[in-house]
Amino acid sequence: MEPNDDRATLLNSPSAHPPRAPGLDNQTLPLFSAKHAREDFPALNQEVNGQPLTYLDSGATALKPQCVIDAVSGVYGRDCANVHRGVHTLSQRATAAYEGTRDKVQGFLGASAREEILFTRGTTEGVNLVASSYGQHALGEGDEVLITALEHHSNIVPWQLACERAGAKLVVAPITDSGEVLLEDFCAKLTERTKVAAFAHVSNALGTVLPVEEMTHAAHDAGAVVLIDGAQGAPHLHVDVEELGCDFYAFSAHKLYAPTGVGVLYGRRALLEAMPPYQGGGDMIDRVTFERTTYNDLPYKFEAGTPNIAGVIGLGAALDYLQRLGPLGIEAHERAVLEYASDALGDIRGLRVVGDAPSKVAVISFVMEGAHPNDIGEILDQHGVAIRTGHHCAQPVMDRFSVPATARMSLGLYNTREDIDALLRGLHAVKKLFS
Ligand code: 7TS
Repeated sequence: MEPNDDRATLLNSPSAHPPRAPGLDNQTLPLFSAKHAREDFPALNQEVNGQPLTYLDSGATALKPQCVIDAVSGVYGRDCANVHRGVHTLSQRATAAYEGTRDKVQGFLGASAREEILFTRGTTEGVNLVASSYGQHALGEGDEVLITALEHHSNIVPWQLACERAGAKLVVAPITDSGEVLLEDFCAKLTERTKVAAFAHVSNALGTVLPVEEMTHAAHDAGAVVLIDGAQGAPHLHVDVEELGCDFYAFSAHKLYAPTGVGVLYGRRALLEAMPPYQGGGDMIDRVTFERTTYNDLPYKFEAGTPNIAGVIGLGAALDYLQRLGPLGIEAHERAVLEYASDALGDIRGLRVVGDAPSKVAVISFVMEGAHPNDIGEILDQHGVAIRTGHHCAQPVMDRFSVPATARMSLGLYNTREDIDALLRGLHAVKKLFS
């Protein structure tokens, strides 16, 4: 295979995927071609500041393939109706597509029941739901919630609020100089008072993959329930909640090539059943009187009000699309592009990568001598290259590495080595200007 060939090889690529069916060896799996897949993303077909767009900001939000755009426009242009409410044909069609997505998500996450799949507004709402509802159910004075120093604000602040309400304490497992969470450091913070452990699958600021399966086992041994923030995990890694053993797994559709305003919270059925409702309103009730209300069954108990119907149906289209392309091939391709980018950025004098954990996906954060990350972002934009700069909603991570901000490139399935070459050209322009 030529070094610049973007058809990812599946051979010799270590993968988090379970063994495939007997008789189906690596050779028979279709190769994934990013170059072909790019044609599915109309937003890539444009110039920015006179240059072809190089989109390296999928960690913030991924671009959408045409099939997702078509699914959303199909809802508004044809099957425009509310769900779970109408006997008429449009409502039945909308309900079937909406509930069909729940089945697809169940398959995507390997959950054992569709009732364990809740639709939310995004990862943020998923974490808030658990912190609020499970917090109310299980957290008391003197209890502890364990997170890590790598978390996005969405997996910090809801727990601070829950701890304040309950009189519980937020405990933080540290990270190393390379941006890793070591299992022994995490375990050292577990006590018999730890009621919840909540941690990212993948750090959005550094790209570190956390040892989530081992962390989950350790937390369970200590008697805690486990929430995994999968916002950056689900778009890049195989997820099987039964294999991971976690109690909750939250992700955002928009980072998975689907619309904004939709997310998924997986929750173990017994826990969801024991938890009080998060919000009150239509659809989440069984019977309402002024004296007393009884609640609907799972998953509807946690889905108050009209949901983002078109968004959920768009998520269904995105999951079908990913299935067609082949998640294994995408994973191998992204790994190859990340390696190419790591090597290339490592060769630029005056550029320092922040976070060099041995296990990373899709993200490289960096700083450059003499140039503020915002300047880097602006100059790159002049070259048509989109990256994110700032604290990435992970200020404690910035504090840990004593930087106010970083520049961050993040990958999606459509990125190629040519995108990294465009980034390098832009970074050389930054160097020229600031050195
Ligand atoms: N958790 C992680 C690890 C994230 O990366 C994000 C969003 C969230 C939670 C919140 O997701 P939301 O969809 O509910 O907003 N991260 C980023 C990012 O890195 N750049 O923009 C958003």
